[in-house]
Amino acid sequence: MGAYMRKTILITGASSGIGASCAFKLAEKKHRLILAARRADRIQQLCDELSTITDVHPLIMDVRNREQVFSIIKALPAAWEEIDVLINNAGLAVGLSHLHEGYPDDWDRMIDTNIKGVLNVLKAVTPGMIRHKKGHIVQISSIASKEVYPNGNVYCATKHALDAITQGIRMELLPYHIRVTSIHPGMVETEFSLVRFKGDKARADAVYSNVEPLSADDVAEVIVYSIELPSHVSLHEAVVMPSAQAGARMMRKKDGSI
Ligand code: NDP
Ligand code: 8X3
Repeated sequence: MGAYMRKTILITGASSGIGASCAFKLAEKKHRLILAARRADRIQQLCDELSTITDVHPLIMDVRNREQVFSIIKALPAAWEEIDVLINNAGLAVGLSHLHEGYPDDWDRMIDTNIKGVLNVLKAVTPGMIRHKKGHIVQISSIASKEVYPNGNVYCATKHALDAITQGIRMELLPYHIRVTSIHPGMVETEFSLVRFKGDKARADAVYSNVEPLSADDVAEVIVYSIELPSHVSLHEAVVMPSAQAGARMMRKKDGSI
């Protein structure tokens, strides 16, 4: 058996939810982690905690800020510049309403983060992988890339677009031995709903109150599995749902009702 390969892994959106869970699980496996998000205090706290187990490097960046993303990733110290795995996870939904009642500023935030932000990070990181002729990109998509639901309009559109980007880069990066995985979670209890409802905690809590959603750890488990597969095996995509969920808007409640 070959020596265990410690990988250098960049996780966007590492300050909470699925990204933070990936950080904990990958740190346990001794991978070297570049942890990125906007909230510097959260990232610093995570780095302090994980630095007792593995090597970590903080990156404070807004994925929407193209120049910042390019310059920060270009300026990574030599020991961190060869990125083996990118987990493109930063993303959000803002608002839940009919399109004609929605706010264009909310649409911009979702499009700028979930599509253009992902593109910015891909453009910054992929050339290094191409140079080294190896790499793995894990795109965190959603069941919203497979289905649309009323009031999900622009969020669903961003995740559908992400899916097209993922399929395209999988073909483009094939000659360079770069694997591309897409993970499509259903309902996961994170800060996602708090962000979607703009800080309305009661409304966010209500989403998860009478159901059994996935935890961020459940999703991270599948992401880690995809990363740890032998290099000749690629998990192209995985739809990861709570057992109590049959579709984007079809949940079995704790009382048995659908
Ligand atoms: P969280 O809100 O808990 O985490 C979102 C993360 O994205 C945070 O770390 C946040 O960090 C980061 N982020 C948001 N905007 C930006 C930005 N402009 N620049 C940099 N980082 C940003 O939600 P989840 O963990 O649930 O979400 C992670 C991914 O999973 C998203 O892409 C989401 O669409 C997807 N998803 C979530 C599901 C769910 O039900 N929760 C289901 C399916 C998919 P910070 O604010 O510090 O910048
Ligand atoms: C988040 C899950 O169903 O709210 O991507 O779109 S959903």
